[in-house]
Amino acid sequence: TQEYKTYGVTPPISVSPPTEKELKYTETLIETLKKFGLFESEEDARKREIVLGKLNTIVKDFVRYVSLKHHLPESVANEAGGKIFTFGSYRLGVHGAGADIDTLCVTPKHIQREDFFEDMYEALKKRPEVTNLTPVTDAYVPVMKFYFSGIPIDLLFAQLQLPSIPDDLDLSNNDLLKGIDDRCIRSVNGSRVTDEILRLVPDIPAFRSALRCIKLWAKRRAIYSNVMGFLGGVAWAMLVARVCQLYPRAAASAIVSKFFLIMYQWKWPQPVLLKPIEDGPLQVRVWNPKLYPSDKAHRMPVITPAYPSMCATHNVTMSTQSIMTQEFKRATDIVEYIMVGVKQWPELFAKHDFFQKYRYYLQVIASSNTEERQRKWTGLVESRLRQLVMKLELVENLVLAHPFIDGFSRTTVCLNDEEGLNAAHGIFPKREKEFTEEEKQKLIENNEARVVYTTIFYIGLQIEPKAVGQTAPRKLDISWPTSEFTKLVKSWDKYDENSMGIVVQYIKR
Ligand code: 3AT
Ligand code: MN
Ligand code: MN
Repeated sequence: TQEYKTYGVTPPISVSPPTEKELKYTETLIETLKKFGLFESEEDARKREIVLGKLNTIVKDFVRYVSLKHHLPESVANEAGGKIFTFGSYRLGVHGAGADIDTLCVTPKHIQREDFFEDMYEALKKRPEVTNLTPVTDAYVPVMKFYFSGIPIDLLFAQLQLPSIPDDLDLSNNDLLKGIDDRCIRSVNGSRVTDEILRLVPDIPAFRSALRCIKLWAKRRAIYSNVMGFLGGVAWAMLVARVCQLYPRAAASAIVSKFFLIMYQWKWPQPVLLKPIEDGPLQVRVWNPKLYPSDKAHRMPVITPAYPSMCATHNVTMSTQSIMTQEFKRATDIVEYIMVGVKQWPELFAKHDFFQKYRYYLQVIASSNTEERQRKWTGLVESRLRQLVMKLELVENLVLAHPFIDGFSRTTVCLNDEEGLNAAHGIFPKREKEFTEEEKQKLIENNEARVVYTTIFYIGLQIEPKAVGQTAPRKLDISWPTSEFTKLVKSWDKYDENSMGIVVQYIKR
């Protein structure tokens, strides 16, 4: 018998090679994924490589330029190096046609974050290929967003405590994290986690196909969103990677079918780990439910494999866990039929029925008067929506509160205060004909109209069924959760009551 390397924290469940049938269903799966437009053309793939090559050169030029600006000798400046790394879906090899490239710019210790947002910004701005250049300096993970030859790029920054960055630098060494600030650690971590996932998976092509399938499924079923309390891209990748470890020789179709069953039966809150949690050289918190009560509260912990390990699923609530479990069950049943030829893959990817599923919904409407303000205000409201969900979960007779993953945005031309107020409550003026851009500008200039920006989020409410013999409908009292939520979002330090609105209301399907 052959010996197999153990990937992960337990031995594999099966090391059998794929059967004929599993290979056949892997082929039909990939055909289906292609029909859903999940693969880019070879030409587009080459274009991405060219763009990355150019970005790498821009980074090196930037490092050299700043080195000289800081009066370092020319010889040192020439040797300072600089390198880009990729992470996210592109690095994993599971990106779709229009996806961004998540990129990290690594520089030596004498380059500062300010240099990045000034000189790198200027260098990019000068390039004819670059459009929509947007620096986001005050985020948890600061980032420069732009398009390069039409490809969306997220560029992060990390300065290491090294005098130069050689081309063969490997970010896996934990000691590289010593002495760098938290934002740099977070920036480097995206890349370290993706690299580690790829290292911990036995068969990368099978992993990629299975992950593409799971990502498509999660998006179609509306359970792909970290902010809303479901799972994001990294968490889905780690779950698929774990199943790959358990079936190191399986074909993608078999991994997908095992995936749903294993996840449905998983004994949460037992964590999903790709390797034992490591200790390291920093004074930072590593996920540990025995030590930290907040970690113990994680319902479906999925732990990142790179030091310092963190939980990628800390947003999951009782409701979102229950919804994902139902989806694992549904998928388990469908794939069982697919694997015996009774059903076809497209059925697995059938669109969610969120807007038909419940009788009652909550509508959360964020509104304001400028595009820029609306983006920030909506971001804040979205990031607090889970707090509302968790408070709703405590309401008597409410079984679960199901947040939809996307908000719905619109801009409305309002001709008077009444129309403005109505729009902020989700009631939009009905007009024979929408205003043209020109008419709109004229109305605004003459003070005859203003624009109201609204974004509506929906939460489906599943109510306890009536007891036997009971005739009166169940009563729901949601006044406490909604008033607490409104108070919470209004306590934001940038909240302005004159220009921002928040409305939470009950609606029937
Ligand atoms: P796409 O194919 O781009 O849709 P992806 O997995 O690449 O899928 P993103 O580009 O959104 O997803 O994110 C890539 C990584 O960047 C995932 C995570 O490590 C990090 N990341 C994304 N959004 C945030 C955020 N708001 N805060 C911190 N890290 C983030
Ligand atoms: Mn991405
Ligand atoms: Mn991104």
